[in-house]
Amino acid sequence: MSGSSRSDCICNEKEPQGEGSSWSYPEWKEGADNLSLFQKHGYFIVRNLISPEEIEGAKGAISSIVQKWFQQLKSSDATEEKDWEEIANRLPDLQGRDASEDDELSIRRLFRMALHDEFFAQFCRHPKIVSMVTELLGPDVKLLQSMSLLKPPGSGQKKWHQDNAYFRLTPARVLGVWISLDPTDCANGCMHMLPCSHGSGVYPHSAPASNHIDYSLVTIPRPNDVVPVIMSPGDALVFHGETAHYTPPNVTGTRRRSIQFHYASSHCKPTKCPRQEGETHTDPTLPTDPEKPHYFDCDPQCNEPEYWYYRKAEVLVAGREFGGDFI
Ligand SMILES: O=C(O)CCC(=O)C(=O)O
Repeated sequence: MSGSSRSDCICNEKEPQGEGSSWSYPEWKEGADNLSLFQKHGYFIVRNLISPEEIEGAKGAISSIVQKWFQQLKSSDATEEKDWEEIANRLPDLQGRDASEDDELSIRRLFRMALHDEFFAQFCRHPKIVSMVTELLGPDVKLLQSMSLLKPPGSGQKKWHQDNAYFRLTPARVLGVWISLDPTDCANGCMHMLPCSHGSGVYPHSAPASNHIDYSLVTIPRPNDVVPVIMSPGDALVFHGETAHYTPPNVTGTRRRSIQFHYASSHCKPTKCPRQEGETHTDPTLPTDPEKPHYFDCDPQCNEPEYWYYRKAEVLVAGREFGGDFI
C-alpha cells in the first residue's frame, strides 16, 4: 500500500500486503451459519458491507462534524475537556498545533455521532447491519456506542484490549462492527485480532496512572497468534466484545478512517465493580506496579462516572427496551 516502514507492528506480517493480501479470514456469507462462525473464531469479515456512496456519505458526515466542532470551539469558550465526551478526542501530540492547518488531521476519534448527527443516527440502523447483529445477539438490540476512528498520520497504537473491559456487560452479548473507509494494512494501523480469545471472560487489564480508564491487556499476545486484518473501503470487521484486539501506529502519510458501532443485547446488565461485591478477580501473582495501580478487576477508586460513560446506550435499534438494563 504505502511501502513505508512498519516496524512498529507487533505481528509477524513481514511485507505490506495491500490488495494482494494472502491472509484469509472467517467470512460472513448470506444464508450460512454465521452465528457458529462468530462463536468459533470471535470475529469475521464482511466484504463490501457498505456501498461506495455510503462510504462517501460517512466521510462527508465526519468532515461536517469536525468543521462544526472547530467552529464551536473557536466561537465559544468551550474547552476540549468539556467537549471530549460528546464529540472528539484530539491527538495529544498535535494539540499545540494551529487547528486551521488541517482540522481533520488533528482529530483522532469522534464519539457518539449517532446521538447528534442525523447521518449516523440513520446509519447505525442500516438494514444489513441490523439483520446481522440480530442474527448474532438476538432480537432485542441497542447501539451501545458510535465512534469514528480517524487514525491520522503519526498517531500511535491502540493497545491490546477487550472491549468488554470498558463496557462490563453481562452476559457478554456485545459486539463491535468496525467499517473501513480507507484501505487498511499494517502500515496505517489496521485492526489486529487474537482469534478465539473470547468466551473466557475479561482478562486482567491495567491502565496508566495518567489515564486510569485507558485499559490494556496485562499480557500481550504472541506475534504468531495475531492476525492482521487487511481491508478495503466498505468492508466490515464484526468482533465479539471479548475478542482481544489492537491497532499499531500509523506510520504512513495518510489517514486510516473507520467507523465503529458497538451493539449489545438489551438483556445485558452492567456488572458492578467487583470490589463492591467483595470479590477480587485480579491474578494475585501479578506484580503490583505503582505506575499502573488501576487493575480492571480491582479498582481502588472505582471511578464509576467514567465506567458508566461506556455503558450508556445511544439508540434502540431492534426489538424491545428492558427496564433496569444498561442504559
Ligand atoms: O481503530 C482503532 O485504531 C482502534 C479501535 C479500537 O480498538 C477501539 O476503539 O476499541
